[in-house]
Amino acid sequence: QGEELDRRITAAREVLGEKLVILGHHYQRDEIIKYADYRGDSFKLAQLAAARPQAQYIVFCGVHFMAESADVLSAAHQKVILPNPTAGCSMADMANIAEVEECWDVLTEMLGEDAGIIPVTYMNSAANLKAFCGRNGGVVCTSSNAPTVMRWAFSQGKRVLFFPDEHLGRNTALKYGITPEQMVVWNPKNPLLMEGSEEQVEQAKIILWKGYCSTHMRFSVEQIAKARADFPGIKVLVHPECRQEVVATADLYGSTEYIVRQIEQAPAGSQWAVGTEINLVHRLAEAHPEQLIFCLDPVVCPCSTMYRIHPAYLAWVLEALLEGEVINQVSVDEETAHWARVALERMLSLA
Ligand code: CIZ
Repeated sequence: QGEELDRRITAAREVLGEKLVILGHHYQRDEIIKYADYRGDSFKLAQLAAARPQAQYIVFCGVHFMAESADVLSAAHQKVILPNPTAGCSMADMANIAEVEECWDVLTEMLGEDAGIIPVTYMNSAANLKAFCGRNGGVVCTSSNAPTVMRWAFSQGKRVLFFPDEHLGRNTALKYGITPEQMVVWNPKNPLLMEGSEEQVEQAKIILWKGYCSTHMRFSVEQIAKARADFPGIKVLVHPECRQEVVATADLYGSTEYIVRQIEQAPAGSQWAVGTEINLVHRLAEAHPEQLIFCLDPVVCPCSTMYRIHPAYLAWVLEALLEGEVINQVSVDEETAHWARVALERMLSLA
């Protein structure tokens, strides 16, 4: 079955030629990433899509918010396709527009006219949340540029409302010099029980949304201790979506692009225990047999929604294009796209 799908995908790609670009996120499985014209993190891929205007069809092998960002940043004649429309992101789904608006209303009522709150959304969020930030003087960040974006946000206002990832928000705020006492957590499922008194909220520099990535939550300080005991001198490299104590215990932390760069630049004989999605770690280990590279979590930890992009879906959407049919298109309405672009372009201007 694998060979048959391989043959069908390859044949469809050949016919579609320059009209097609396939983007593969770092967390995709090998059977998909091998077809990607480009691989990278969500932001790099969205930018690459925009830089290929001759490609009429952008097939995004990733998750829903990524395809939305590609649609927002690409040209009007380009159509973005997500091979399996059920490939979402559980962290992105932990914040929706009604909840964010409720939080905004409670905070502005509590803090008054002079609240000075700048909303910052992680790239892993729906387009309407990016648009909310665009409309309200806020911005988008990625795991690569979160510190730069936070510095900008504090130059614009007194406080930051950061969603949907509590951990990226906390790790970045600590790096920026904000103390734990200056942070409060907003739980959208129980907004009246904000983890912090009204006085703490008034003094808070950052309000963190209670969202998380279930893959990165699997990494622990105990796993780091074990890796160090088994391989003295090993370097521990984790993603900033991990819990604060994991990031603090690791040797290095950063986005997927950062993780790839660290390993690509390391000398032969380097040893790494890596805290991020398993497909990326396996691929790095295979590409660098001169180094020892393994995943911190001994039990497999794939991103289950990324895994929903199966070669059968890829074959299906490509063959439909051959018939002139666009299926599983992801399209953001014009008003939302406009304001989401404002927030994304603010981020870009900080690069
Ligand atoms: O932005 C991305 O692509 C994700 C999900 C993480 C990262 O660090 O690249």
